[in-house]
Amino acid sequence: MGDWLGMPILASEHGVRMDFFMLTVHLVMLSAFTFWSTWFVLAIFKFRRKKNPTADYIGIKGRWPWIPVGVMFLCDFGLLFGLSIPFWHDEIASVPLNDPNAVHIRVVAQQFQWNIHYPGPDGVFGRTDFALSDGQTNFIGLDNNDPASKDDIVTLNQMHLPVDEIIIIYLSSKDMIHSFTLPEFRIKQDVIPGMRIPIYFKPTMTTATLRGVTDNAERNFEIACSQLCGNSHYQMRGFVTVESRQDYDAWLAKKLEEKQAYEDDDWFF
Ligand SMILES: [Cu+2]
Repeated sequence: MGDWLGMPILASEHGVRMDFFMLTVHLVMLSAFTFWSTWFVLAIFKFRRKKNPTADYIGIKGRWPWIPVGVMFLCDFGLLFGLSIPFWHDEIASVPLNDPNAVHIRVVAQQFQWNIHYPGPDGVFGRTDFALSDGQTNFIGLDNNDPASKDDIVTLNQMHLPVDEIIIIYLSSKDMIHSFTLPEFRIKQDVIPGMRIPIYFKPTMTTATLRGVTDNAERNFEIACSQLCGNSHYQMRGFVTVESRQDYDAWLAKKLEEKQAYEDDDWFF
């Protein structure tokens, strides 16, 4: 259905509902637009000067105008209470924070990049402190003295996700308002400094499938920033790789190995 509106390829579970919602809103708007435009043209003809030489201050007689107004009201009522509020309840207000099988990831936005923080095998995010952030190798200010930090992985603009699993992302910002957007997963959420905002979704398509469907071997799911956040806003572009659980685990293990090798490097001259 999303095809009618030129929506991006759909790659998440809740996106089906989102696309249905978008389509319904557009159909209601289209019928209202058609009705009012037709009425406008008819009114121009019906109330032309030739037929109405003197102004009439009484206006329309009869009750029929209440019918379109009533229909419009019912449509709005239906959209709000039938679709919008239940959708909000299920997707925004019911993040399954305690789901033992969910994958937890932090995303820390900053001008002009997405820092992606994985808790590592222990499942606990290491302590972070803004004062430790150095803008060179430790963007999120991870406290390396915290035992929980030892196995944490932080990547720059590269997010990997296992397919068909619940992903919970905690969004925060180091500087200003950004907007975390994953078009194919139908995710868009403002990232507000001082707040930690959880969102969740379930990706249903791997990057390999996306490449097959689009017949483009270089195609990726992307992270965009949808809030104009400065002169290099356009550079806030990240990439999402959706893969099997096995490949995801292998990627995490490789990243951890790289991190340990990096820490063994001699940084003193
Ligand atoms: Cu931004």
